[in-house]
Amino acid sequence: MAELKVIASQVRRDILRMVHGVNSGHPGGSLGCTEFFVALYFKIMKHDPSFNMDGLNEDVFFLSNGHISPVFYSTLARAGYFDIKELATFRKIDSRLQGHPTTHEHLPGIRIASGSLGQGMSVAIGAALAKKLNGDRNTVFSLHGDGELDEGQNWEAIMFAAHHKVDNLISTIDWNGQQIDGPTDKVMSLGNIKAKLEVFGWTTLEMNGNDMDNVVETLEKAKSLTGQGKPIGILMHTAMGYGVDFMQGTHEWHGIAPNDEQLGKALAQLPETMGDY
Ligand SMILES: Cc1ncc(C[n+]2csc(CCOP(=O)(O)OP(=O)(O)O)c2C)c(N)n1
Ligand SMILES: [Mg+2]
Repeated sequence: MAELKVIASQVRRDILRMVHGVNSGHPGGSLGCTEFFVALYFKIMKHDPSFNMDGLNEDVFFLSNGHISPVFYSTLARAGYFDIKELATFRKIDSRLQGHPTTHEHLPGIRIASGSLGQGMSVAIGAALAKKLNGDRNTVFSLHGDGELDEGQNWEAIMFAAHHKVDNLISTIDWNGQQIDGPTDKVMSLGNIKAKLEVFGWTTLEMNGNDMDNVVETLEKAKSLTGQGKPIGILMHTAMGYGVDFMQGTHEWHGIAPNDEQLGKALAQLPETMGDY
C-alpha cells in the first residue's frame, strides 16, 4: 500500500508538469482520480503492458471522461506501456498523447477515443459482452465523470447492462460534484446517483477515491461481486484537484494549467518519488 501512495505522488507530479508544459489540459479531474488509476494499474487489474488491442484473457479499462488523459497517460507510462519521456510530448503536434485519447495514434494502452462524453459506458458493455462470447472470464473496468452522466446515452447503457446481466463490468463514477461550468448541483442536479443505479438494477458500492486503502479494498470487493448477474457501479467520492491545496474542491481547475509560480507551489506539495520524466 505504501508503494501505491509513492507512485501516486509521482503521477500527480507528471500531471502538473504535463499540463504546465503546454499551458493546457485538465489537471482537476486527473488529480482527483489518481488513486483510482494507480490502484487499478498497479494492484487490481490483470494486464499486460506489452499491449494488444483485443485485450483477450486480461482485464481491460476504458476511460470515458477522456479529458482527464494526463492521469491516464502518466499511469500507463509508469506501468511500463511506453517510455516516460514521451509524457513530455503531451498535447503537441504529432504526439501520440493527444489532449483527448485517440486510437489512431496507436499509443499502447488506449483502446478507444474518448472525450466526446457519454460513450464509454456503451463501449465497456460491448467489450464485456464480447468477453462472455469469447469465454474470457476477466473483467472490464470503466471510469465516467459525474457531469458526464448528463449525457442521456449513459442511462440507456445502464438500463441495457442490467437487462443483459452484464456482470463482468465494474463502472466507476468520479463523484466530485463538479463539472466544467461549476458544481453539478447547479448545472443539472444528479440527485442520488447510487439510488438511481440501484433502481436500474445495478449492484453499487461507494468509496473515498482519495483514500488509497479504501480504493483498493473497494475495487477488490467489486471484483468479488462479479459473476452474480448484475453490473457493478462504484460511486467514487473525490475532490477535484486533490493533492494540491489551492486546486482542491473547485471546478476552477477543471481545464486550466498552472503558471510557473503555481507549478512550483504545487510540486512542493508532492515528493518526486520515481524520478520526473
Ligand atoms: C458530448 C460532450 N459534451 C460536452 C463536452 C464538454 N465538456 C468537457 S469536460 C465537461 C465536464 C464534464 O464533467 P465531469 O464529467 O464531471 O468531469 P470533471 O469536470 O469532474 O472532470 C464538459 C461538459 C464534451 N467533451 N463532450
Ligand atoms: Mg465531475
